[in-house]
This record gives sequence, structure tokens and C-alpha cells, in this order.
Amino acid sequence: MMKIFLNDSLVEREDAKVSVFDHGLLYGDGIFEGIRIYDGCVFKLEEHLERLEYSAKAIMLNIPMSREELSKAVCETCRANNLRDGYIRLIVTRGEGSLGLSIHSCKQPMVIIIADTIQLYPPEFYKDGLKIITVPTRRCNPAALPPTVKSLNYLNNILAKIEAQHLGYHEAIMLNDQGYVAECTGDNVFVVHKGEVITPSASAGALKGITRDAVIAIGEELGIPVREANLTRYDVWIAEELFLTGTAAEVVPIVEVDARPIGEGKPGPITGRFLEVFRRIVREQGTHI
Ligand code: PXG
Repeated sequence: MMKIFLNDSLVEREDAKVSVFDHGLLYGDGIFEGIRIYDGCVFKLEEHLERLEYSAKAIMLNIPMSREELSKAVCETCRANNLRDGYIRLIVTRGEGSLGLSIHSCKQPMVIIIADTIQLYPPEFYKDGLKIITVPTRRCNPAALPPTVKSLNYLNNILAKIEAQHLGYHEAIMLNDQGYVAECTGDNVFVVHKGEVITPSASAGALKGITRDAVIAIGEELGIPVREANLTRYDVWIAEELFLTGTAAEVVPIVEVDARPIGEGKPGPITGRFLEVFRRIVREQGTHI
């Protein structure tokens, strides 16, 4: 039986219920993290908890647990479910309140931790690469809703995902309101051009991905220069290599964007090196549950 961490204790899945008056449901008022566990080690747990705290601060949400308490609760939830490899969803909602946008009716934020198996991308995506498109839906302007906040309001990304899937693609590049590349619907974007690895900055509308940070560190380790810059669709089309990073996706090669083959139209060597090192470090680093 699956156990869910709800507020301050583990409960059975059937008993893990949230009020219809929770502002997480009513307004998408809340935050979350998606975390991986590899062979009994939670990958980048501290980094995920730090980002959760920053998201909370940005939306003026008081997480009712300390970093240590959250860390313990994540590990405890994995152990209670005998989970050694999988996906952890950590959610903090504004909690139950009255109908109305005001946060003041919500007295007790709700903490939920789900530890489950993960639906991975099929191995062909890594071997053959993925074909993607840019979509008309623009990434939220940071002045309207900072994309750096990992909030429960994913409609912007969902609209882009719908557009991609409607046309038969799995992922979409989202541009910001100035027309620069921001990110994909649930992954960060990297291009390889003339030996350099380039990714959009947070101010261009990218989430500060934990996998993105890990890839930047891997670049340093490998002596491959990685930098942030504004990228246009043109920059993407003429790139030698392109890859996406994310907790679920890890490092996925992209071989076509908007019907233009990327490089040779097959996964590139630099992408391959990043994926290889990434898959090594996820097993070497991490918090033992
Ligand atoms: N951009 C967005 C909008 C995301 O939601 C990333 C980038 C990559 O960040 P990380 O920290 O994961 O490297 C994300 C993360 C899911 C799922 O269920 C989505 C994410 C993470 C895990 C699972 O689709 N998004």
C-alpha cells in the first residue's frame, strides 16, 4: 500500500485527501518540487529544498517545516514505500481557505510528499534523439509570474504542451515575450555552437533547473565552456547540437527543431558526454534515505 506524507504524518493513499477549499486547487496557489531517487539516494535534495524555499519566499508562503524536517520527511516517505528508484513530488499548498483570492483566509499551508515510480522516456529518445517544435504560446513574462517560481500553476506550460502534442510532438520550445528562447514545457534548453554550450538565463524565462545547474558543473569538470545568453530560433536552428535537461528527462538529445535537422540530425558527441557524466554522478552523489 502506498503511503503519502500529508501535513505531519504518513497516511494511506486512500486517506491522502485535500480539501476542495485548498487554494492549491482553487487557484494553483502553491509550489512544488520534482525530485529523483537513484538506488536509494535522493539526488540534489538540498538544492531542491533550497529552490522550494525560494519559491515559498517569492509567493509569501510560510512552509510549516524546517529544511531538516522536510529532508527527513522526504527520506521517511521513500523508506515507507520501499522506494529506491523513482520520483518524489513535494508539494506545499496555501492550504484551506475561503472562496476568494486573499491568502489571509488560509491559516495552515499543506505539505504533501508522494514517492512513486517514474515513467521514463523510452530508451530510443536517448539513442535516436527527439524532434521538437517551437509553439505560439509564449512563456510567462517574469514581471507577471516569475518562471523561477516552481508554482502549482502550470497552465502556461500545459497550453504549450497541448500545441506540441496536437502536432504530434512530445516537447515544445517556448519563447519569451521578446521572442527569445525561454525553455521547454518541463525542461531547460541547451545549444552547442562552435564548441560552446549556451543556455537561456532565468531572466529570459527559464526555471533555474537543478539538472541545468548539474550540467553547468559538468561542463566545468569536462573543460567545456558553458554560458548563459539570449537565444533566438535562428540560434537553435543552426546549432550543432541541442539538448534538454530536467529531473525526469535527465539529458535528452534533440535532433530536429521546426523541421530543421540539428547538426547531422542525430545525437551529438558533446550531448553524449554530458549524458554519460550525468548518469554517473546521479549514482555517486545524493542523500542516502
Ligand atoms: N523548466 C520547467 C518549466 C520545469 O517544470 C525544468 C525546467 C527542469 O528543472 P529541473 O530542476 O527538474 O532540472 C522543470 C522541471 C513532470 C516533471 O512531472 C517536470 C519537471 C520536473 C520533474 C517532473 O513533468 N519540471
